[in-house]
Amino acid sequence: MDEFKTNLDEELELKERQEVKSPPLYRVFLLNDDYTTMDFVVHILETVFNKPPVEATQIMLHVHKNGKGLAGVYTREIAETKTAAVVELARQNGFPLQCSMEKE
Ligand code: TYC
Repeated sequence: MDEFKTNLDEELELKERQEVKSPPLYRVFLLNDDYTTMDFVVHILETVFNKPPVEATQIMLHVHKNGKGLAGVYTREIAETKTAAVVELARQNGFPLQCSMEKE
């Protein structure tokens, strides 16, 4: 180990200290079921996940056909809030719609 720090060593240390770490991201998925209406799922994608109507319909149909589909990617707190909002809105409307999150 060298006795003296070089300018480069110091610059690298400063950069490390200043580096902005991006928070972990979570994928939020909608799950298919036989009872939730297609209209309600599209409404959820438009209102909770801010999807434009055409994209909301495409995602809903993907979930309907494949069992699961990506609604959005968010930091943990936002993903948790949206997941809880989906379940609450679904239960208020008598639907069993399920939502899950997975760390990226
Ligand atoms: N499979 C439902 C139906 O036929 C529609 C649906 C789509 C339900 C997506 C949930 O996440 C879902 N009415």
